[in-house]
Amino acid sequence: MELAKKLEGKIREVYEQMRYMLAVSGETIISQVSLQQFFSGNRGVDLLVSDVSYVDPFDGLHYRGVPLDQVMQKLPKPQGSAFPYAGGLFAFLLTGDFPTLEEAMEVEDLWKEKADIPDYVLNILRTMPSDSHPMTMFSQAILALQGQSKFAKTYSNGLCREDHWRVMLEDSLELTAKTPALAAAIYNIKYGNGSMRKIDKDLDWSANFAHLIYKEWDVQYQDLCRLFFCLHADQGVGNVSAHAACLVNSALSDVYYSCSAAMNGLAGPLHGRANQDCIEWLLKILEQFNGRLPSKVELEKFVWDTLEKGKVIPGYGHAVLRCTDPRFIAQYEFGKQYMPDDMLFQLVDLLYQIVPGILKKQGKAKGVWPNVDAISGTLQYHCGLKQLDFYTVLFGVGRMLGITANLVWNRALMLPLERPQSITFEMVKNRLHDMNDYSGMNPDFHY
Ligand code: HAX
Repeated sequence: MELAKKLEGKIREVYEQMRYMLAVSGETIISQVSLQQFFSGNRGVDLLVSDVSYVDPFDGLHYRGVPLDQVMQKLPKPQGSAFPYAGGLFAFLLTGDFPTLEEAMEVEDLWKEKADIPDYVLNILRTMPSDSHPMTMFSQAILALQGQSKFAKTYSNGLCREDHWRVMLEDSLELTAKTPALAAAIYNIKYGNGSMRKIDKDLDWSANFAHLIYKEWDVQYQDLCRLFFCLHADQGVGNVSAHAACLVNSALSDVYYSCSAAMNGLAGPLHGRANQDCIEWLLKILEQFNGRLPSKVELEKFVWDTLEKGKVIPGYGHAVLRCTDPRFIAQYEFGKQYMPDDMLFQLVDLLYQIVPGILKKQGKAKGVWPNVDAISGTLQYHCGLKQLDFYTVLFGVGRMLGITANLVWNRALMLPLERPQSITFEMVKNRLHDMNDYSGMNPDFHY
């Protein structure tokens, strides 16, 4: 496999660099944590390493050091499409080099060979209760594939540590190959008649999702899939889904265990499920105004009412970003081009004009700008996917590309078991005391 050969050289370089840095500067303090950060989910503390992607608060998301919009421009694309092959993105996330068309097609072709889902997995999905959330089904289906892990088998047979990444790469290709088909199986079982068709070998990975849910005729939707999956691929490894995967994988659990854990985190309303919450909120607004677009004044009142009920504005704010999410912008441009007259899209546009100002005025949220989830559901809805609880699965399909790329690198660098130390409240108090910081001490408070 050309991809593995290329990766091998890159890995050697980074690994040697890491070993050298450790040998020379191993004791240098490069990150610290304040009491505030300690009790705020370690927000803003540099604790993890990944070259696959990086979120800059003001400059947005970068894949392999390149701003997202440039990545989307430079990756190879299917003929007639303005949106890239996911296979090319996967090669880029792994190697950091923009792939040629041939290199992108190597991944796409490998994926085609491995796309079939075993019948027993389909049967598990079919026997799940009909009210199961699609994310539960997705996580379950990934876990059900675990028996296929080459890493788990070869590890038991004494695979040497230096070769862990190679088998992790094979497992990653195997799982990502099946991901659109897994999502489509869930879609067809939950909302359709449960039938499954084979992938279309003439279509790329992303467009095959459209084909598998019987929307192969919808060229615009194929493009939306290409855009959507690429935009959702990665976002550093501090976010809940990627971090969950890396943590689980650090115990040398394989790709299937790790990615299933990731999807459980993605299912949370403060993370991937925000796209479902957001579209539900948008539809509620239109319902409240009897199906018409509210005026700015009416909408401002609705937003304030939401906040006063103690709820968050879904799709706004971010743990890191302090600017409009470039993933929002890319989807907004898609909407402007293909669905400018769609009332939901116009509502998204109107909210974009007023919500940041309201959140600033309220003064709580540190990030006030729209994130990826503020618009993603609107585009899906316009293209006919009206099963709102499915949207987080689509997020998960894309996210699998970045997560698995990170897992391959984590094994390549032989990163150890992740095991931060936890301390007691008493110890926290004692540390403040030792540092002569008595200002936070309440003499009336006893543990
Ligand atoms: N609406 C109202 N209040 C908000 C808010 C929003 N959109 N965003 C943040 N706040 C509030 C927080 O609830 C918090 O309030 P409390 O102090 O009362 O707890 C306060 O502002 C400070 O929060 P923060 O430091 O700015 O934000 P966090 O890093 O803690 O959280 C979140 C980041 C994305 C979870 C948050 O902005 C949020 O809940 N947004 C709405 C949900 C959402 O869109 N999530 C998807 C994020 C993108 C993503 O990762 N998708 O997977």
